[in-house]
Amino acid sequence: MGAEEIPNRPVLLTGASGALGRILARALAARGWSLWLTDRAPFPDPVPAGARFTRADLEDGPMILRLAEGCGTIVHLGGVSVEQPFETVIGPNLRGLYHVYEAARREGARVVFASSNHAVGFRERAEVLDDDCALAPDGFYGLSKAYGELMGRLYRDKHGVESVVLRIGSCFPEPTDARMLATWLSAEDLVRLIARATLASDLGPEGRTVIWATSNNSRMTWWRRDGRDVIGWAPQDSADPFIPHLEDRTTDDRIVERYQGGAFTAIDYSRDGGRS
Ligand code: NAI
Ligand code: 15L
Repeated sequence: MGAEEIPNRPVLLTGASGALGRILARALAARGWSLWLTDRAPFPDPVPAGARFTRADLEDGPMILRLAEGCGTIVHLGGVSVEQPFETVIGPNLRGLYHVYEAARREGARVVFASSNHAVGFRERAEVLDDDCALAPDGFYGLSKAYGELMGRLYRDKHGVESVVLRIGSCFPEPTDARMLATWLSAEDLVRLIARATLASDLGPEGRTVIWATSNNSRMTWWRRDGRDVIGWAPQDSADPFIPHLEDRTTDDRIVERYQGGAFTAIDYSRDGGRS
């Protein structure tokens, strides 16, 4: 991808004040992108040149419609990002997501949706999944991501809204345990992924594509076919240099170690009498 490529319409970035939003705001503004940042929390950094920040709650539908006016892509990162009680998740992740898709529909904008590995968290690590696999959420958070993925399908089928669905593994500065040797996504690979998901001119006949968003990790044996060639993305980093340091960093919890979603699967787990 040429560094000079920029989207022809502004990009609305939700969840801009969060961990990944801050990385993307800085990196994409540095590429010369016109960014409209939003979050319900204040933006903790100086707003980069070429960007503006508006504080807003995703649950405020009219506000989200106003914020999206004239944008070409909504990179949707905002919402609850870890396992939480049902009542905490539904406002941002279900109602808020609906507002994002309504805004995309009105603007003719593409949605780049930050889904999560927790949409398939109860698939076993021994399984190999393709992009069209059956979803298996590992909690209310993962369920909200599965809902988001299906929302994208509905809006594609009914209204022609394009979506790039990113099933993000673990995007942190470094991998920190053995599971992340498989699931880790570097910040740089994330930035390149968001850039391609936004700039790709054609998402193919489906108008919707799903990407397993991890770096090039040799331990990632669970996720296989996806739409990376459709958008022209290939990860360049790898968790492999961390293998000697982290491969023994596992837990003694049989549920955590059995399923792809790791620790989220064990939260409030009560099947067969519990975890032990
Ligand atoms: P984060 O929790 O740091 O950021 C989420 C942001 O959403 C926060 O700044 C929060 O204030 C905002 N937000 C929450 N509810 C809101 C509402 N009602 N209205 C407006 N803003 C609201 O999360 P992070 O790590 O930056 O992740 C970004 C996205 O990527 C999330 O959707 C998360 O589920 C997804 N993801 C992240 C992964 C990771 O490893 N960081 C892995 C898989 C998915
Ligand atoms: C996620 O979906 C979360 O947003 C992030 O905080 C991590 O827990 C990540 O998944 C993971 O599975 O490592």
